Amino acid sequence: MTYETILVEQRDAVTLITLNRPQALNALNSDVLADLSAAFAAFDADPGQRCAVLTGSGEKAFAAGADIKEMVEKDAADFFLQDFFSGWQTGVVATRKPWIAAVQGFALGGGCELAMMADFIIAGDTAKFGQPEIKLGVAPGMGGSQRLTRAVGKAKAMEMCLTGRMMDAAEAERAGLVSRIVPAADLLDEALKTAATIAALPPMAAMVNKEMVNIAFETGLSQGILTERRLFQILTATEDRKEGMTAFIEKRQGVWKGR
Ligand code: CO8
Repeated sequence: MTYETILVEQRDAVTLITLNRPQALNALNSDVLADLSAAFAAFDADPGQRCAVLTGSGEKAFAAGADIKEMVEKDAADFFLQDFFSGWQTGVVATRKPWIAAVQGFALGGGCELAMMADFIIAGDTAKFGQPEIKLGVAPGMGGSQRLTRAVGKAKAMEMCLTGRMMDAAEAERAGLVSRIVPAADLLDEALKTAATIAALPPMAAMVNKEMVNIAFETGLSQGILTERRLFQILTATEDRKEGMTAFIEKRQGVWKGR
């Protein structure tokens, strides 16, 4: 499959997806959404692929937002009738296998929102996160007001959305927006290494762990704990569970079937 706006390569069981509009700081337009949706669907469907990394081309930006030039001429009816931005939920968030955002430079507006759709973010030390939509007379539309608030709490999310202030990598780590910071030069290697670690573990268990943590985001504690227990019980039926426990007792590495 060929793509216009992204690059996709497979490195063993890890899919590397690179946003590739450096001339527009990887701004996210409809073509990017279509390409990403197809790439994530292909990744999910390929039993040989177990974890993905999404990054931006160029050192300056992960993505500087939704493409303002694409949106400027649309009117409210266009946005409503096209259910604008809904495709990010179905095309990207719906990915069932784990994926990591490797963020260097600007992750602004839709770029910050896209990074937050990942299962976690590893940041280069040049990363800057922000929701500057208010400066355009709008507000986040791809989940940013919700995911940012859950990630960093009301005070910081409110300040960022109301002022457009950017958060640097160190602040983002302290606030819990990113899992860790690495030197920008090492970002891709570190993200790929982390993805390879995940890819080497039992894949169904990885999908279930992802689903469990996401449920903590969306339900109350009692419902979340019940759902966790049920998912755990389902996972005990897999061949990989038997293999994992047997391999531990036999002091050897597990060999995973993915079921
Ligand atoms: N959309 C389209 N093009 C962009 C975007 C973007 N979000 N960001 C940067 N570009 C383009 C620039 O227009 C420029 O193109 P050209 O060379 O053709 O003029 C090129 O990328 C390089 O950008 P700059 O020259 O601006 O680079 P600087 O280093 O001077 O500045 C910044 C970098 C600070 C990142 C700056 O580009 C910037 O502020 N970008 C916009 C950030 C932003 O506001 N993002 C939020 C976008 S809105 C959104 O994500 C969600 C909902 C919005 C709804 C809007 C309805 C109308």
